Amino acid sequence: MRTAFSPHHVERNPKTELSGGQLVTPFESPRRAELIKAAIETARLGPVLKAQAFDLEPVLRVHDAGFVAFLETVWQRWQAAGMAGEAIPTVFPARRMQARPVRNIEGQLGYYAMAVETAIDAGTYPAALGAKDAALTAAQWIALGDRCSFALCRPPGHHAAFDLYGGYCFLNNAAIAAQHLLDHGASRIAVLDVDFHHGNGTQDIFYRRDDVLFLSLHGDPQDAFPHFSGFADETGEGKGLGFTANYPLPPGTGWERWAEALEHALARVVHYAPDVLVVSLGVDTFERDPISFFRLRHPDFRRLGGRLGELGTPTLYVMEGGYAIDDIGQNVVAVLAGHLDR
Ligand code: 7XA
Ligand code: ZN
Repeated sequence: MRTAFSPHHVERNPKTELSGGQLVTPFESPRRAELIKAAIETARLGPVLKAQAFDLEPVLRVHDAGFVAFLETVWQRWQAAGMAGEAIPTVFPARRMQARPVRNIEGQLGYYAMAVETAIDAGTYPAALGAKDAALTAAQWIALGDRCSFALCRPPGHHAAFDLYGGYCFLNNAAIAAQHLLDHGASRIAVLDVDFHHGNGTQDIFYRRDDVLFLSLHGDPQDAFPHFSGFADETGEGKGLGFTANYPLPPGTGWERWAEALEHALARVVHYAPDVLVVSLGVDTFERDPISFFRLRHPDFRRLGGRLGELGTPTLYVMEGGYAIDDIGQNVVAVLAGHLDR
């Protein structure tokens, strides 16, 4: 199994995250990706290769051009406006206000943000471009015949919607890869999101479509970020009706209950018979994750990979969240090794 990785991820290294009413050191750190890379190399799962550089064309297949231009220029414009710290929105187009991308940079931040924890620094855009390169490179390998590949993306992507960033995400790596596969021969893709958090961005991008089946297992939005997306009655719209499935789960969910939801989701995948399965792989479902509330244990990640490998569908794994830094490498390796064992 080949892994695609972009060294540009280190360029995103913000100093602040608004968490619990305090500015803390961000949970989503450069060390995460380095530890995962080292664990894959130690486990000899296959080569970790530098991602090929792609232009913006595949990005613009799923994201708004104004949004991408905003991401490209926000840091320079924030600095030019004389702001001393990292770029963080302070005002939002809330209910009954005008949702317009006004010219002022603070207004634009609020327009394009879905949450405030995610500070933007000088290296955010180059890192986000590198992450999409990793996703596209690993997708290309699948299009060329690999049965399984891993996009070691950082920053993650599944909260990034058509024209929204937040939840540590800027460009939706999994959605960009899924669209790229559709544009290069696939006719049906299933995206299975096993990150602890609902993949609101991926859902948003494909909500009205029937060529992408989106399924997500996650913390119940009544209790978990992103709070306003991921309810069980969100099932798609128009011709996409029935092509989104959400499995919100309560605090304390362990393997047994989680695996039950997984089996429901996998039955949907098997029935859909996709050409490629894209897995939004977050390991923040882990029992010791500092910002989540599921109770998956290390051996459960191997079981998950094994179950996905059993499907026999070409599978692209795309890295999303996971913040239990001492365990992150082993948990990711467990999923991938479990898959390759089948
Ligand atoms: O999958 N998404 C994440 O792992 C990031 C979630 C950000 C949560 C911030 C809550 N204050
Ligand atoms: Zn997550």
